Amino acid sequence: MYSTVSLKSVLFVMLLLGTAQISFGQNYSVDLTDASYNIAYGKAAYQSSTSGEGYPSRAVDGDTYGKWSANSVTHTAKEANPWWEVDLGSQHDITGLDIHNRTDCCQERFNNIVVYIKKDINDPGTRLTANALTLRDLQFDKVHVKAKHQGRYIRIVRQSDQPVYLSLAEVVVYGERAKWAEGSSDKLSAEIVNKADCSGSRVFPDPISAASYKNIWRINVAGTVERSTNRGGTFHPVKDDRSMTQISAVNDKVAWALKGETIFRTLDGGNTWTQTTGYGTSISAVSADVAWVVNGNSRAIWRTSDGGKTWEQIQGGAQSVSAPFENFAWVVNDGRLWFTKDGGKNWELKNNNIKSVSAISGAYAWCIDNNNNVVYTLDYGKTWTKDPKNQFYYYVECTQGSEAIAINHCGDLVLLSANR
Ligand SMILES: [Ca+2]
Repeated sequence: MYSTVSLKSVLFVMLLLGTAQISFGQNYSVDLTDASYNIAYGKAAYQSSTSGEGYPSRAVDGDTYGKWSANSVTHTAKEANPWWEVDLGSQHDITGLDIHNRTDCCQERFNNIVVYIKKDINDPGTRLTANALTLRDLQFDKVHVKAKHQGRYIRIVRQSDQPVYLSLAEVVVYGERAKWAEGSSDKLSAEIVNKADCSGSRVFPDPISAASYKNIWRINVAGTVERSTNRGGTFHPVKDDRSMTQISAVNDKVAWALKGETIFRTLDGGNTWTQTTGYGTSISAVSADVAWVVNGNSRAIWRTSDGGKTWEQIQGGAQSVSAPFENFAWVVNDGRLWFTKDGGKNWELKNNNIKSVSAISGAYAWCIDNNNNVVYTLDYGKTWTKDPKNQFYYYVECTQGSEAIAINHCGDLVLLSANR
């Protein structure tokens, strides 16, 4: 497994790489299928395409052997910018990775390689290699890339405008599961992304809505609508804030909001709000056209599919709603959590002890229970995991499947990540 690189070649590469820190060599004296050592082992892997049964999982099977015939090397189709990616399953503090090349031929395919560490699936990522790793002519077996980054996904890209292949024998990743804040546990990592002063008693009616991991809308304590595009680190008021009381965002442009029981919608990031014809006490936006609304007094559930011009009453009753899709909705009624996947024709009871719910699909839902603890499901409500630390949270909002943003007893914005 030793690489046969000349000193001259190494110096050449270091010049090319600038600040990128890589090195070659070193054998393993440990078991690469030990997940406490190799955090990528057995994790879900993906790639831009697959050819010749060169599945992405072959780069996380714990076997660094590089000969194609041994069925442990990945292979994409010939395409521009082929990539490979591993999902570590939760946020990790990553300290480095070893990339093992195919060895029976084709080592020149490992050139113009760039490594990214990504916080979430849509994050463009932090580029680890300052310059493209240009290793043509080096005929190496293994390269080590140093890191000091937190993330969940590692993506390896072969940069090329022309169609090319990407093959990897193994990607060994070093690091440990992120231990963020005091409230973190084995089940749940917690990171305070925006600290409040934690003084006095605060009331948060329903103040945040996450359109994505990075894109968060909220109503601040003064009643102003604000937006953040950096995971809640900083917020800026929208132009036309209207002192809304609840907000449900679709993306950075589209959001629906309540002012009292009146429903408004914006299509331009809060520069202008237009009143719709509906009324309610809990709203959940699906798109610019589709939203679900609940009237907590009558328990009536309504849905619009035309941007709020007309509303159709849905069978059932609820006090609050979170609807990820036009026909999918989770609702809370008298402390019970129900789910429909057919527009309200049928409802399934999912939990008996829930105060509020936020969901981005049928599978993933995050809730506040009646003791103000966070509970979540990642499997359609079959099993629930409760925050083992029993932290007090006012509110939780799902940002992507296994992650959510919450408001704790101090009013801090806390990023929660379910560890798997
Ligand atoms: Ca392998």
